[in-house]
Amino acid sequence: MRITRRIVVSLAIVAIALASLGAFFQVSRDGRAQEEAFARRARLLADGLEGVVLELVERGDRKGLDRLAEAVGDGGGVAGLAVYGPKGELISRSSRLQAAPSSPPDPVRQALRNGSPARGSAGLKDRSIQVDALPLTIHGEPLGALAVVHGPTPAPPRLGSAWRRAFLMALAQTALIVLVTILVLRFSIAGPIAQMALWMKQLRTGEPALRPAPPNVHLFSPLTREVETFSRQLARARAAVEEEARLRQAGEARWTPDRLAEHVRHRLQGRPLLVVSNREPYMHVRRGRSVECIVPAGGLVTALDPIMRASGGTWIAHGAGDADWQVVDRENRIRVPADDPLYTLRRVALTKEEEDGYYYGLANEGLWPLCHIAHTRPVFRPEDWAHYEKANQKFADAAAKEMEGLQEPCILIQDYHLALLPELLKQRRPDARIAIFWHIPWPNPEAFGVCPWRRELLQGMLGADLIGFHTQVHCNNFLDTVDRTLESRVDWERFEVRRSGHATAVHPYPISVAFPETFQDVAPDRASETDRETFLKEMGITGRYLGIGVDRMDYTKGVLERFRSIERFLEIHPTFRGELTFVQLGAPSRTHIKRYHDFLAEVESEAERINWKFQARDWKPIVFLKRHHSHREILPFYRHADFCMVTSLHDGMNLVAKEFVASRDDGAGVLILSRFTGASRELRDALIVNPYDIEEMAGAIDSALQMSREDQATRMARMRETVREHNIYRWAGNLIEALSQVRLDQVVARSE
Ligand code: ADQ
Repeated sequence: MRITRRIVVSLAIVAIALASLGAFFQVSRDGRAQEEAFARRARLLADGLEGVVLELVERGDRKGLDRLAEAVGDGGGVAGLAVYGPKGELISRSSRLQAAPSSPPDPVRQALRNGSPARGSAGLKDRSIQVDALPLTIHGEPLGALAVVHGPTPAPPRLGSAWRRAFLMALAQTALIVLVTILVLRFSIAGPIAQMALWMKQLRTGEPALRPAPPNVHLFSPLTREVETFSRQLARARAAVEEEARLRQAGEARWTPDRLAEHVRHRLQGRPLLVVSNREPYMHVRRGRSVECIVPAGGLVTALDPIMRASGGTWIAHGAGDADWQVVDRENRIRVPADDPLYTLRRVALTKEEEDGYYYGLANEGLWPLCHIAHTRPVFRPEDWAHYEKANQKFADAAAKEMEGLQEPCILIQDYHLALLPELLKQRRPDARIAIFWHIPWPNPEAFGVCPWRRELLQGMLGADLIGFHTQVHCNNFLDTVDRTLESRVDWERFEVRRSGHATAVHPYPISVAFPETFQDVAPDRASETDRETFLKEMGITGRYLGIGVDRMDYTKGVLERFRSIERFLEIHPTFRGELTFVQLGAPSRTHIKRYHDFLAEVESEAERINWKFQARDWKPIVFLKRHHSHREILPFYRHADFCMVTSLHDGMNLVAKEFVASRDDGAGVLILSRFTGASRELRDALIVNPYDIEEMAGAIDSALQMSREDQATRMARMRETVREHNIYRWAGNLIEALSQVRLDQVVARSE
C-alpha cells in the first residue's frame, strides 16, 4: 500500500501548489479587469455628455450645468463631473466633488492645452482619483473642458476565497486522478505482477518437464523472455546437479556439460576455446521480410554446438546464410544461440567463386569422394585447389585475429575443408596448441594417392599437434599414407609423426551425441508428446509397423540400397504389404553439385518406382519427406519407429545411429546399422549389415520386426549405456585433455 500512499500524497501536494498559484493569478487578473471596465465606462459617459455640456456652456446656462452635474455620478463607477472654462476656471461641479480643489486637475490642463482627451490621476486631500478630461470646442474655438471623475474602484476579489474555490476544484480533480491511478495500478500492474510471481513460483518449484505457460501480459514480455531463459538454465542446472549427485552415488564419473565446462576451464586455464569449421552452427536466412535463424543439418554441428555451449569461446566459420552479414557486428561476430547467448560465432566471408572452388569443388567433389569409398570418382581441378588454398588462408587470418592477445591459445580445427589451416596457423603462432579433427574416413594410401595435392594436404595437416579420427583404422590409414608420401618418421608405438622437429600425435576420438540432453533439451515437454497411434494417424500411416531413415541426402548414405532392401523384404514377405511403412527424412544437401542433384532425383524416382509396384489404395511402402527437419521434428520419428536404418556405404561415424539409441528411453526399437560406419564399432548390439547385400538387409528388417521385446530391451540397454558413457562431452574432454598436454617445446625450428 505504500506506493498508493506515495501517489496520493504527491498528487495532493501538486494540487495544493497548483491551486495557490491559480488563485493568485486569478485575483490579480480580476482586479485589473475591473479597473479597465471602470475606465471604459467613464470614457463612454464623457463622450455621451460632450454634446449636451457644449450646448449648455455655449448658452452660458450655469444652472443647467449644475443640474446635469448633480444628476450624473455616484454609481456605475463615476463619482461626478466638473466643467471648466477655457482658462481652467471651474464653472460647475457635482456637489459630491466639493472636497476637490477648484483648480483644474492635470488631465484637464492637458486637454485644454492639447485640444485632445486626456486621462490621469489627480490628488484629493487624502487619496488620488482618476479623471477623464475632454476638451469642449466649437468651430475650433476652445470653450473649456469636461472632467469625468471615476468613482472608487471596488475592492479586488479576496485571495482567500479565490484560493478556497481553486483548492476545492483541484481536490476534486486529484481525487478522481488518484482513483483512476489506483484502478490502473491494481488491474494493469499489480494483477499481472501477481500473475508473474505465481508463474515464476511454479517454474521454481514445479517439475521442469511441466513448464507452465507464461502469463500473456504484453507489458512484461521482455521480462517473460528473460525468465523463460533463466528457467531453462535453472532446469538444466538442476538436472546437472541431480545427475552429478546420482553419478557420485554410483561412484561413476560420467561426462556432463558442467563437467566439460569445468574441465575446459581447468585445462585451458581460463583461455577461450577456439573452434574453426567451414559449416556454421547458426545460419541467418531471409524469409520474406524477416530474418530467420536455422541450425544447418549435419553431424559436425550436432556434435560441436553442445560443447561450445558448455565451454564458451569462439567458433569461426563460413557465413553462408543470405542474411548472415545483416546481423553481425563490425568484427563479423555475433553471440549465439540468440535466445541464450553462450559463445561467439565469427563469420568468414568468401566470394561466390571461392565458395564454388573451395567448398563445392575441391572439398566436396574432390576430397569427399576421395575419402569415402563409395564408387564416385573424385574430381580435381587446379582452379579449385587455388580457391581451397585461398579460403584456408582467409580462415587463418580470422583465426589469427581471434588469437591476438592470447598466450598459448587452443584451437580445434574441423574437417577436410581446412586441411591447410594447421600449418598456416602454426607458422604464425608456434605457441598455439592446434588440433584438427577429421570427421570423415581416411582411405588407404593407394586410394589417397590419386590426389594431385596429397603432399600439400598432409603437410598442412601435420602443422597440427594432434590429429583426430573416429576410429583406429582411420588413424592407421593416415599414418600409412604419411609414411608413403612424405619424408618423415612415423612412430607406430606412440602413433606419432615427427617431421622437421615437430611431432604430431594421431589418435582416435569416436564422436558422439549429447546423451541424453539433446532430446530432453529440444523436447522438454514430454507430457505433451503425442502417443504412437496419434502420431501414425497424423502422418497418414495406416499400417502397424514403422521403419525410419534420417539423412543428409548424400550418395554415401546408402539410401537407394535401403529402399531396395524394403522392396526385397516386401517381395519375400507379402503379408507385410499394407502393414509396414518406411519414412525417409532427407535433408537436401550440396545440391549445386551435379552428383548430389542427380542423386536426389534418383532417390525420388526409386521411391516412386517401389511405391508404384506395391501401392494399395491407402498405403504406400515408402514416404520420402524431402526437407530439413529440426531435431524436435525428428524426435517423434525416432521414438515411435520399430526400426531405424543406417546403411551408409562408408561413414566416419554416423550420428543418426547414436541419436536413435539416445532417444529410446523406452528400451524398444531396433537399429539396423551398416558395418562401414564408425558407429558399428561401438554399437555392437545393432543388427550389423552390409549395405551392398540387399538380401542381407531384407533379412535384417525381418529380424527387426520379429525381435522379441526382451531382446530389443537388452540390446537397446547395452547400446544406450555405450552412448551414455561415450557421449559428446567425453569426446571433447578427451580431445582437449590431449591437446592441453601437448609439449610445445617439441616445436623447434621448422628448418631443422
Ligand atoms: P554427416 O555426414 O553430416 O557428418 P551424420 O553423422 O550422419 O552426418 O549426422 C547427420 C546429422 O544431421 C544428424 O544430427 C541428423 O539428425 C541430422 N539430419 C539428418 N537428416 C536430417 C534432416 N532431414 N533434417 C535435419 N537434420 C537432419 C559427418 C560425417 C559423419 C560423422 C559426423 C560427425 O560424415 O560420419 O558422424 O560428421 O563427425
